[in-house]
Amino acid sequence: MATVVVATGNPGKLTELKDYLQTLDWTLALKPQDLEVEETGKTFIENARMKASEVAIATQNWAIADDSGLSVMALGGAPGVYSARYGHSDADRINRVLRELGDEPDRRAEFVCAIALARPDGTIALETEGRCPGAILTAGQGVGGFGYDPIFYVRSQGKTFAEMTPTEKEKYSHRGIAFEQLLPALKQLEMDI
Ligand code: ITT
Repeated sequence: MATVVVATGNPGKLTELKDYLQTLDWTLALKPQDLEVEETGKTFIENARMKASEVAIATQNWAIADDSGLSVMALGGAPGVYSARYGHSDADRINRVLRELGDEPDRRAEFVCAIALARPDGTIALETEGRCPGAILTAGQGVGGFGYDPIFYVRSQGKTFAEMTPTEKEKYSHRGIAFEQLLPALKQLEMDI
């Protein structure tokens, strides 16, 4: 059974990634804590590739990485790839988005999640991107999830990501959509190696 290192230092993401990956026959390992990958890419997919490749090479194992973030239309796509660096805490980051958006009537936004799987030599075996459209509320609602979840409202469900159960978020979120696309190929790969 092959080992795949889950290349993230974000505990919220880690919980979700483990949920998606546990249906597979891979042995999951955590990224060494002191291994930091600088995210210099201009796109989510570039950063996901970078994280997966560097962690795979450093650990000599398969590695899977997620680069994700929130893109707000009226803010020209910000915070985008800077989502994790938009403030010092989740509360700071949420407040900054709300402050910058002010009373702007156009609240459209989307969450994007790029996933890349690298082989032990750092080459990319699989990659994909999932998107979830939504709207930014004027104040947070709900206590589930992580990051920007309380202010991200999904119209088709009538609730924010933070008000969804983990199963609901798994179904509708950018990460859930990315994994739905990736799982058949991951299953195939698992049988081939
Ligand atoms: P790793 O790079 O170690 O995986 P990170 O937190 O730095 O962790 P990113 O660079 O991909 O990860 O930043 C993504 C940020 O976008 C994350 O810190 C959250 O603030 C936000 N984000 C991503 N997915 C989210 C989700 O499902 N719900 C809420 N916020 C999310």
